Amino acid sequence: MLNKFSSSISAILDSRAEGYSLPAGLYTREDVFQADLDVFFRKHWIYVGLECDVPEAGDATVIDIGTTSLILLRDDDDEIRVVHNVCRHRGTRLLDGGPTVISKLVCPYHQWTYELSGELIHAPHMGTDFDKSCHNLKPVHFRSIGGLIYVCLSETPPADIAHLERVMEERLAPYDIRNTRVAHQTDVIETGNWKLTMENNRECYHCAANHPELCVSFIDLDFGFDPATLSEEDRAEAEEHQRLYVKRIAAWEADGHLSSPVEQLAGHETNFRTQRLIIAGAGESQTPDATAASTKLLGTMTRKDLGDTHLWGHNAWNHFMGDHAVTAMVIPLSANRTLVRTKWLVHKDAVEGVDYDLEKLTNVWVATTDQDAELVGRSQLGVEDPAYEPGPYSRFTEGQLDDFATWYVERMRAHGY
Ligand code: 3BY
Ligand code: FES
Ligand code: FE
Repeated sequence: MLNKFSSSISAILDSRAEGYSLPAGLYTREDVFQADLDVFFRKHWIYVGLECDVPEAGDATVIDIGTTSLILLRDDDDEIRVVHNVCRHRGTRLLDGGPTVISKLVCPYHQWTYELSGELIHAPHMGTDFDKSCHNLKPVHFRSIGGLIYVCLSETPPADIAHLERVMEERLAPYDIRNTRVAHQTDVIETGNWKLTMENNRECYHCAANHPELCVSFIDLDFGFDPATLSEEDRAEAEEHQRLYVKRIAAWEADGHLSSPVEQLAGHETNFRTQRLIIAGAGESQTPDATAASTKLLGTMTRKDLGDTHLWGHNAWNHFMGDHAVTAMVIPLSANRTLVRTKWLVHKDAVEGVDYDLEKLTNVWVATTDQDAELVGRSQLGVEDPAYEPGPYSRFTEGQLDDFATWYVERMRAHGY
């Protein structure tokens, strides 16, 4: 529905120049925030969690997205379910935030009781003619892709999730993410718009100056560089990385380890990119010395030196390595507040202190996430300043941001803004 607000959002979208960051209003305005929630967090597939968030029957966890609250749970048949956290009597929230263990879902208000399948089994004082079967909890469209849970809150979810599913089921199979365990989790609230969070993650232009811990293992290849402006020493290093990349990818591919980039960006509803990245130094893992943090490798992995299967979507980034995985989901809380929930996954049988050291496992991404939160907060202050005007993206290092901004505008248009 077009109203006064959406027509002015449309004018801001019109003013976005290709190759430049977004106009201020798209990062700051309340009406844009509401539109973003509706378009990007209700009508598109979003990443919300993992099968291993609820490893056993009866495990449940609540995920809040705007005014929507979802329950991710594992039912008595060990099946994953996602239902709305809204009682079918008078709507009351069934569960509070966070993880819990339940045998039934019982509404605290008048004790309507639901099976873990969502079926209403008990509704006191509703009369013998009351048809319980019409009042089951509302299910939510979801897909488990290699153990990663994606939901879509719309009645008609984009069908092109099938491509992501095809590509990632195969690429994630060796890591067996369904049989991992969350060894650590952090919730960081960035004081910036969710699009600044995503833009920050799609470039490593800022890495050398801001991420000393990440730079030990992360190679900024994919994100490009301008050879003309590099020092002699930096150029030699960049060329060495390029050679290493070509060599390792060819060797991995020859051994059957899928590595080449696959992406679905502008022109598509579901936005994702994956590729196997090489790891610097010891080449094993994103840890302080680039060696594996866990001796128990994931899934059927027999080698620690298979780099980093990187996957991102419009509200997530993930790194799957031989010994562990790091996965982050992004949920907007307001125009200038964004939740970044990061999880560190290890083999489900890996024991802390025996197979891995928690500090070594989490060091790099705890530091990187805090550093990025600081940068996003500073960016938000800047875009709220009347002096802000959209600035040019580097064509060498920020091409992915331009793609993201273009996709953003395109999707807003497709939904009537
Ligand atoms: O890999 C990531 O998650 C992003 C992209 C480059 C650096 N970085 C923190
Ligand atoms: Fe849930 Fe009444 S609102 S039982
Ligand atoms: Fe960063």
